[in-house]
Amino acid sequence: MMSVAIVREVPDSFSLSLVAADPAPVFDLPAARAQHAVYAAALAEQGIEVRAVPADESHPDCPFVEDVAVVLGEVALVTVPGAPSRRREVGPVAEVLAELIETASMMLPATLDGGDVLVMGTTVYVGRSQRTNAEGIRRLTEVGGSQGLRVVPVAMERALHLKSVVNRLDDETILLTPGHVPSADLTGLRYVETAPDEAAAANSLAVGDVVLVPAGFAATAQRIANAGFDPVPVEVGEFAKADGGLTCLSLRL
Ligand code: CIR
Repeated sequence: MMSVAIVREVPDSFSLSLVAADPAPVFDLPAARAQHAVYAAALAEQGIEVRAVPADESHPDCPFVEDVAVVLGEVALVTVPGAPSRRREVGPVAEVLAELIETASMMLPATLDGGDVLVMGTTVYVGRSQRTNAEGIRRLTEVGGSQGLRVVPVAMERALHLKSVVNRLDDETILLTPGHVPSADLTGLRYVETAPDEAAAANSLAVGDVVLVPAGFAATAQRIANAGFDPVPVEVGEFAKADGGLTCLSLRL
């Protein structure tokens, strides 16, 4: 099967998305839509079939589609997102998933955001964040175990999601912003660290033959290149305002 990525269009309500910053930033909706289109084109450029789910005006965070499901081997685990305002984002995405792959579900009190789940070969790291609880990790462990995957919980602090600060470059190598995850929880992996003052570059996305890196982080892109990868800058500033980035904007199968 050709690789597929599910994306979700940007609603008019996007400026009402959840943001940590106070006061909330001012959003530029046309710019967000233009960035989203370039992002989808960058995926397509890597030979990926991009399926777009229509926006849902009642869910401003719906473009961050990565949070609503986790692909574990031959199964997609549809999540209960940690933020109550995001829980009803899952339905339309689960419908598209069901056309492509077997799906499994989770139920409250379990909560889990896909942004907390980092798959590295047969090991699945999961952040114990504000969004992902012990019951969610238990369900992830159950479904991951059925696929021969080992689930490793990771402590984390001062970050929304695990993948806000750690991402996969290849199955042995991570891109990491230091100071958020105890290194003992990630032993055995090779590290590339983001450059000083470029913490947000950690949300990069290895896809096809390249690593999509948020635009504006040249020093980190150089470090990625020095480690033998091919960084490609993609502008996602409007999504960074809402604490999201390159991985959050697609669900990859
Ligand atoms: C949220 O707070 O849920 C959204 N504004 C951002 C979600 C980003 N998703 C991700 O990191 N996987």
